[in-house]
Amino acid sequence: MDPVGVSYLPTDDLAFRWIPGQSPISLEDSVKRFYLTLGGLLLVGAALLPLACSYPPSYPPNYGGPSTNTPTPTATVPPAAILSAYNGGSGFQYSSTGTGGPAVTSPITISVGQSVAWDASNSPIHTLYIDNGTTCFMGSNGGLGNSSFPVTYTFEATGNYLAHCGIHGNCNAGASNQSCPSSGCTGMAVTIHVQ
Ligand SMILES: [Cu+2]
Repeated sequence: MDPVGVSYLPTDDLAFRWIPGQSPISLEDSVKRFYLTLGGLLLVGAALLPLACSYPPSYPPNYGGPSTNTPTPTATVPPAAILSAYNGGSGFQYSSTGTGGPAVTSPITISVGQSVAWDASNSPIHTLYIDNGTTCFMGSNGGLGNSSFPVTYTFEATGNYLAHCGIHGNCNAGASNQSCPSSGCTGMAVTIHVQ
């Protein structure tokens, strides 16, 4: 008996690992238990690892996670030509080089699917008509043409198209600038050849 009453202190490895309410185990069993527990925890961790890596869940697809299908911005195809209202002193014409001219030379040749734009310098008086000789695509026969600029028109079929101004087109010998389809325009007009 220890004189200071600490005789319960362990004197061997069995007592050293004694926990009240449990049976004492040997040092060897204790080590085994430690490694078994450690191994078990590692197995559980390994099993949970894929879950952690796949969080957030893959369903619904990419919900809340990094997007793998980033939308591709629609490519903006510039017009094949941009036509301005140009007044060279002898009346208005279209120019493809800005309001300073010179007047554009017909025809403008573009490919199917390309577009031509009329910029804001056409606003609002140079009302626009576009036809292919038989069908009017912008404006209407005897009615007002488009008066909102800038405006872009995409040509979806091959052919020759006429674009003209409802005031300065000088079409049909100046008799009817607001005709659509039109012909014989010698003023503010341009032929667009779509190939
Ligand atoms: Cu005009």
